[in-house]
Amino acid sequence: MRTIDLRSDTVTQPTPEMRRAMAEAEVGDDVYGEDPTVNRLEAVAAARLGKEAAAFVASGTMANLTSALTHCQRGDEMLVGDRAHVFLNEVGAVSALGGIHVRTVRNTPRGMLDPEEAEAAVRRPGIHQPRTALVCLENTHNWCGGAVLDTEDTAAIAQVAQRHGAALHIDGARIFNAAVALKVPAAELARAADTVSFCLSKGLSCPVGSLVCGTRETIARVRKHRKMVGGGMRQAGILAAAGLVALDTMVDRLAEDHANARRLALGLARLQGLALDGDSVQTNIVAFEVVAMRAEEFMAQLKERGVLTSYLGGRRVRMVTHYGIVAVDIDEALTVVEAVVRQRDGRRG
Ligand code: TLP
Repeated sequence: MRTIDLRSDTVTQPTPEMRRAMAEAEVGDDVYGEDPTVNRLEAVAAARLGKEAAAFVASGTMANLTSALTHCQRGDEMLVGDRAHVFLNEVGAVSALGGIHVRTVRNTPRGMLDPEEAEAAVRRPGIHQPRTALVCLENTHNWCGGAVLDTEDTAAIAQVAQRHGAALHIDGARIFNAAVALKVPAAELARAADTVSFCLSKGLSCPVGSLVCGTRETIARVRKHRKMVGGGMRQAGILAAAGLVALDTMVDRLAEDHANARRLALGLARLQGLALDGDSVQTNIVAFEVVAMRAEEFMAQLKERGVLTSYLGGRRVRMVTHYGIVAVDIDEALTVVEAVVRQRDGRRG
């Protein structure tokens, strides 16, 4: 039985060109700043995001952590969406390791923060309050079904942060998906942010790595925090080489993942027993509710038939399209899903 793995775009395999570039990469000791391939990747990444500098880090989690450590002192507060990855899925690292107090603001279904609610949540100066040092956005928004924030959304939250002297960080793990969906340069989506991170190891299909981009001065501090959390890497050019290939060859093709996600969403929306708005899918993530049965049972039955999905809690299930998933896989997955929900209907009747 063939497996159609829709759990995440993190399951992607490096392309043949990446493997070649990795094998041939020119390397040096990056803790000394002497890895030419890492240096090149950091320069290319900074330029793509419209920032002065970038630091190559091991993961999206490390990118968010080192950014938060850079913007916040212990005891400072950071405002995040209540469905943000940094809040839900990063082991509470910012508070455990950084002593940062996290305050959540409701995420709208489209992954945005309401600027008025964010403004109200910012602490005013006073002896009883922590200082709000950082506001975080996520683009695309994972738990909100890959929803995209546009330049105006980001600018609205940046204004709130600026009015109160707080920094803005964008967890842009999938910011290139947002850029491709909106047909704008990623730099435009990052303009209002003090730091923006993105992942090479998701839709861009690299084996490892993320980048944090910002001003030269900010990135120097990110580098120091990266060392502090044990993330200084040596001949990391082997990994960075794949990143250079990804930025060159894998960004525009994200549109194929979006088209496949849309095909999937429209197919799922037609099935009884599942709830989603097929038209709301903007990028490569399809999140939906299973109403016909328990979500865990639905997922287990799909798995038995070779279709892997991931769980978002409650009735919600996620499917993610990526490099390696083609239109026929989508049709096959839809046939399997239909069989599972139909079988359930049959048993009921
Ligand atoms: N997301 C993963 C899982 O952790 C859930 C996934 O499969 O989607 N920010 C965002 C928005 C993310 O989606 C992720 C990973 C991260 C940060 C963390 O990246 P890594 O896994 O590289 O630490």
